[in-house]
Amino acid sequence: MSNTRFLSGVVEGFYGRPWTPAQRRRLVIRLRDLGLNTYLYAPKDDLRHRARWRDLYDETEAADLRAIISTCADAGVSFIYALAPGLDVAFPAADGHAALERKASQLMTLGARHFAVLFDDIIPSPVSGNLGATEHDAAPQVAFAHHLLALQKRADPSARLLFCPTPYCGRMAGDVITSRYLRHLGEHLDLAVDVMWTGPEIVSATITPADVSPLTAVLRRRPLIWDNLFANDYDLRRIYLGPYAGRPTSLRAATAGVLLNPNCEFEANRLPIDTFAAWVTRENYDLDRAHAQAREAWRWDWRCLDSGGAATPLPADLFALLCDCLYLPFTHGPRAEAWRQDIAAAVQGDLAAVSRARDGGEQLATLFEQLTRLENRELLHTVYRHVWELKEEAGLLRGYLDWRKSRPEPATAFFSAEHRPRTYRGGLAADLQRLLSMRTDGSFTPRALE
Ligand code: GDL
Repeated sequence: MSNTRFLSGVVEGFYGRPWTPAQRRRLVIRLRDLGLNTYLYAPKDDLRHRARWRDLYDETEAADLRAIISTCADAGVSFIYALAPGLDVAFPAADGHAALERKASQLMTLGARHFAVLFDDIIPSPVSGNLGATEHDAAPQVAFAHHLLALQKRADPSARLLFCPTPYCGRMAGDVITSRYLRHLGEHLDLAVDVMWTGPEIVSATITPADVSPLTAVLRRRPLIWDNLFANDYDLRRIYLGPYAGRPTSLRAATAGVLLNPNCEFEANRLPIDTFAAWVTRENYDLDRAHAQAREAWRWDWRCLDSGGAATPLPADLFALLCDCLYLPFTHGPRAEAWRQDIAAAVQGDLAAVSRARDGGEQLATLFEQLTRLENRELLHTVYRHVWELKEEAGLLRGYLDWRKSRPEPATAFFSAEHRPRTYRGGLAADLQRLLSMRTDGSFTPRALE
């Protein structure tokens, strides 16, 4: 793999249940079909990737890895194996380097050539967000990476090494120009090594060439973007079926590549990956068009069974509503946003908005009902609880609007028979969330006592 090749593909880099061998195989075939070139293996909860990085894989695990490495080779997709030794404070010691040799050697025997070393999420984030990491943190990491690079080059001079720094986004680094940690990487890390970066934030709403340009100067190389736009491991109440957005195509030339770290739920990643591939490969990327095209292709997998057993795809408008409701971290899709605004206006007393708000709620109820008849149960269960939650809220709002329409006595309160205290919006996490309210600017304030 040449070092100038723009890397594009997927990093399986989230917390939570790793994908299965069969899912990884499907992923690699899809990457090939879409013209993407990289699969980075970095599941945080593969014990032997991070928590017990020194351990070798057992026979079954090794066989699975060998198989996916060979699938990648056949598909022309680069397989990159990532090690995350940073939780082990002794990784820089001689026995840490010896463990690295054993581990790399096992992976190389299984066919791996390209590697990554990840030092993300090893220091708890202070309230300021700036990790304050220095050259003292960077130096042992660089030495570890160089040791691995030397082992790799011995086996294959064209092998590529990626490096994820401890401050891996703008917020964690503070001012990148004056970051002693990043300066150390720029000055000492072999220029053949790609340095990963998630943008201004861990989950960045936008990433532009202007964002990465000071970093490029400090690192003396263009960063490789680890893109968490669609990652949902940090809040499993979310799932993202929206289009790749917030990154101008000019970012391609400003970086060494982009790897998507997507939804934990494998099945949810079709639209993220398809639209990302359009972004990578097309001159003019239009996210709405790319999303519509990807939806239309995927809709045929969403067949609903009628009572006679015949299967028909979910109607396009309902499918679009589903994808717009479960869209992106920072925005709702157009249909969902229009509906939300109608509801907001309706609960404020705008009568004209009431019927539109009700129509939207009814469409959602129809969507839910049709989804329960999906032939592909895996797809159903991928979205089930998310659509359930929306349907509950829609039902509650409809009840409230009907009650308002009935012109209740001023002193009466609205109750919903199906939304009972503690079974609805209940649980310890929900109780704790209510203690501090978050304002739209991100500040927190104690909630007024009832
Ligand atoms: C992170 C982790 C990643 C996780 C993501 C989203 C990087 C480099 N590391 O900080 O494993 O999936 O956030 O929660 O992004």
